[in-house]
Amino acid sequence: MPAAPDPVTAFARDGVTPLGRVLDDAQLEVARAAFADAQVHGVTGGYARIVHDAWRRAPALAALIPQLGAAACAAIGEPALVLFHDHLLDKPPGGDDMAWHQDFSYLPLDRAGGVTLWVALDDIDVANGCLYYVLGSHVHGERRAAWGLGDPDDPRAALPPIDVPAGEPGVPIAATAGTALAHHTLLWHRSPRNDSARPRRSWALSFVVPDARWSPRHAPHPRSAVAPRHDGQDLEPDLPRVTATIQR
Ligand SMILES: O=C(O)CCC(=O)C(=O)O
Repeated sequence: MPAAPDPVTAFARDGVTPLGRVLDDAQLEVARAAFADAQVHGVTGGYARIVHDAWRRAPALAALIPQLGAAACAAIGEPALVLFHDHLLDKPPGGDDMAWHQDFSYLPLDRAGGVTLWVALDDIDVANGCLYYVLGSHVHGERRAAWGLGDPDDPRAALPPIDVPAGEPGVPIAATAGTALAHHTLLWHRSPRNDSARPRRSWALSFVVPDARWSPRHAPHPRSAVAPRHDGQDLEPDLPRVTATIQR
């Protein structure tokens, strides 16, 4: 899908905006090579093989963050954001569908401000499991987490469910390699399994507003490698800070 002429308006209305190319050909090759090298850190689930905190493991990916962050800022009209976490997703042919969900359900933060920048590292379309959205659903606020609710006291369990009407597939948004989609952390989205023989690699980066604070009670920790945090704690100083204008 082509980039929206006015991404900020499209983001506010639909909760998602296609950004066009965010990595040029050379950067795409660098990202793919780093993706391959980082697989030793991955965990394999039914849905995908996932590498958490890829930027910490791959300097070549970390080097791309200022420019990706500038694209994220421009997409949502924020002057500055913080990369809270990122992950690489490898969905080989077959596997499970990823159900409707909101990314905020899985962020241990006190507010939903920010954006997921989802970067396609392959051409990703309906056949190999592109993202499907309920456009505009970000305005409905936080809903019940789609999975991972073990504790009956989990505050996310009391929320109303994501009630996509039965049979409603959502709007598929295909993305060619090196392009990105910016979606709101409350937008309802899903991605079906890869039904093709083609690779399907993506890099999802959670950029959050700089005044967000830790709220471990809100959601389980998305990362495996950091010590427990407490409510109200500042975002760690070593997380990448990005701005709409790239600082050199
Ligand atoms: O399928 C993908 O690449 C991204 C899936 C997704 O929605 C997520 O990681 O939250």
